[in-house]
Amino acid sequence: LQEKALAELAQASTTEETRAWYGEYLGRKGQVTALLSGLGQLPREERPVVGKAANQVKMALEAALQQRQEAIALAEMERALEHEHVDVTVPGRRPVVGKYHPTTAALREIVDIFVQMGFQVYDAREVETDAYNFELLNFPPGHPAREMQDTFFTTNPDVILRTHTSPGQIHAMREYAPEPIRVILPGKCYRNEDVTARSEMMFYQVEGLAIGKNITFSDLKGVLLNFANQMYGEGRRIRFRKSYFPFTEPSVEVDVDCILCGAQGCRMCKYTGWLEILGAGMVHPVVLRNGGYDPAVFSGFAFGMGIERQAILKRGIDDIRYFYENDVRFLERVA
Ligand code: FA5
Repeated sequence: LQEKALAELAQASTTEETRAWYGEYLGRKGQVTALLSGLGQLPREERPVVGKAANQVKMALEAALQQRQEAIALAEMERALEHEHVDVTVPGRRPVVGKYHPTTAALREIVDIFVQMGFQVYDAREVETDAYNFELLNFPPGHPAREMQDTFFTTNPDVILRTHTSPGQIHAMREYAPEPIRVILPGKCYRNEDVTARSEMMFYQVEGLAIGKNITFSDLKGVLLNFANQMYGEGRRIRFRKSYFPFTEPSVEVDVDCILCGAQGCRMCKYTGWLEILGAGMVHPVVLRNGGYDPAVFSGFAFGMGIERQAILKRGIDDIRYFYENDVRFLERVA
């Protein structure tokens, strides 16, 4: 029995196999255990001899098992080490570091520049009434200029997603009148537009508003030129173009030369070499009055700029649709 058991044990090469072997010989139903518990049935004089022999077998098998188990454990560990060894010469991996989204980065730069010029940040709401988004800004019902900004409506006929940050002008004026104002109002805007390389359905604007006595168009021009010089560098070409908004008179739009194509013309600048970044003008007397200021005493300027467009122009991004697709490859490349 001992020889047979030892020969079988020598064949076992895994922990599982040694367990099975233990059951066969030494376990509760094992052959050696059966031998020992059967002693009582032997004639009295044979019991000591057989008992001693059976105990020796048991001890020999137990010792052999322990040796075998240790050898197997060692072999298993060596095998594992071979597969899982640590190569200390492999260069470390750089952890991925978070960065600002290009919109956030541009927004921060813009805010810093205007704060230096004495503007404060004013938070206005994203969901507006028709009155604030249009009427108080001198767009009467049915006015054709409403179609310049395709609106997202809600089931409540009066509640809309704001199409621009200009309604914030009325909120700020009504809060501060008759004190002078110098604020910027950053935030999201929504328009039901065809999405293209230069236009999104959701985008950010920063509105600017200054109201006081004796504020002139030269002040507006000075502030915007100063902004453009700081944002894009002194050498960058910018131009003012006459325009129309119901809430400003006179109105202008400002373009920056398109760096994507080196002013040769591309789809971003609609092959003009210029990209429009903002609308601006002197606050219309009707709007001043709606905000609580007497247009005979007060004047002011306002502007509204697209933030993604600024990021596009500074970082050479060639499609606005990348901004909110959440593709980390874009974020890693441009941020
Ligand atoms: C306005 O929204 C006016 N409220 C701006 C204004 C404010 C004029 C105060 C006068 C006084 P406009 O629709 O042109 O104007 O948009 C202003 C800027 O927002 C654009 O120059 C552009 O940079 C950005 N913009 C407009 N629509 C989109 C769009 N769909 N996707 C991305 N940027 C846009």
